[in-house]
Amino acid sequence: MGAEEHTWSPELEAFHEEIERYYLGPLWAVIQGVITKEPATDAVPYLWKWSVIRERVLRSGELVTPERGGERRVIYLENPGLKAKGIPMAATRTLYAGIQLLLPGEVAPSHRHIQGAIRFILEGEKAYTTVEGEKVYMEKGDFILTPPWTWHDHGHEGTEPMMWMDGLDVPLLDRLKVSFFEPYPEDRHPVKYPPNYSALRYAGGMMRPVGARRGEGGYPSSLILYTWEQTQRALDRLSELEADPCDGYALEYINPNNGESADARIGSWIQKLAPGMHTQAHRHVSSAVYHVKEGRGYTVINGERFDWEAGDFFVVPPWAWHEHVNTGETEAYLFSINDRPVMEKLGLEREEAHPTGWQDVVRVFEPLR
Ligand code: GTQ
Repeated sequence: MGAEEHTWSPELEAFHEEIERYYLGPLWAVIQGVITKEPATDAVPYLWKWSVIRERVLRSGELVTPERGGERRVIYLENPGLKAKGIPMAATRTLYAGIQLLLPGEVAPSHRHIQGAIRFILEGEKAYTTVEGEKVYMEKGDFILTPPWTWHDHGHEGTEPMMWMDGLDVPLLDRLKVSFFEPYPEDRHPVKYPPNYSALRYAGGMMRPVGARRGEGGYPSSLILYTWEQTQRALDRLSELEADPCDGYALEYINPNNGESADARIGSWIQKLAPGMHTQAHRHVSSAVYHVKEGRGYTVINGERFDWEAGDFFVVPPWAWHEHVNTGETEAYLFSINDRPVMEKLGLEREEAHPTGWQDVVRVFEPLR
């Protein structure tokens, strides 16, 4: 787009070069490539097999430790389209997703950063995250929050490798160049509360303990641990009702202080798809990174079929048509992070229903194995 579509006269070409020497730019040559008719996505739809990731993550456990400097032992998802553009640590242009490994006895030292972080627990038990003095034990399917600028470290009291998904708004903040980071002077930040404090306080789901600690404007969330048990119960009740046509039985993790997304910039969802369910296709400006918690099926993204099974990760880029299908005999559960809170706060979110409901499948994605 842009200049390639035009044939400039040699005289005009020379003029472009002449003004560029003064750090001035010719708008007419550039505008179509930047103020595009609709989102011009360079993040591509993509899918990573869990078997590929898991093997590499475990291997990284033999090669590196989560010490100061590197801080965390994580293998992250690199969107091929963004990698080609030299955009670091990006699953989409706003979202980072990684798989973190902690081995028994290890500590990932305490630090804080302005990037918000969420965790979704994949495998293992008896490891914990401490967030501002609250020690949170991690179990499969739990959702854990590390709000921006909160001290956090990870430790492991169990006997098996512990793995979880990290979701952070790293690429967005890198684009804005607004990062702050600080290591805590010691490996561990002092624990101030009983284990799983906030999950116990908010166990009622729709009730807040009297005198709950609340940040300014309700932010950050005073709930840190959202257990799978509560999540499962909420999904089961919800699925007694009618499903959302595009998203199935879908819940967003929220900040109980203000009812907004659990992290102010990272949206986090859990979706349940009943066997045979085939959602309606739609597209929106916000992008998402999905993790298949359980089940088997496929997602059609811009006409390409991405088959998935438990553990896999896939990306839905901005403004990409997508629909989900559960082909298994059991429920499918999809966890995802998205940048919808940012798009909504900036007034940029838009959504469109697919004109015929379902897309024609024109390609089948072949994942690397
Ligand atoms: O656990 O604090 O995947 O700081 C990337 C950066 C995890 C963490 C990541 C981080 C962390």
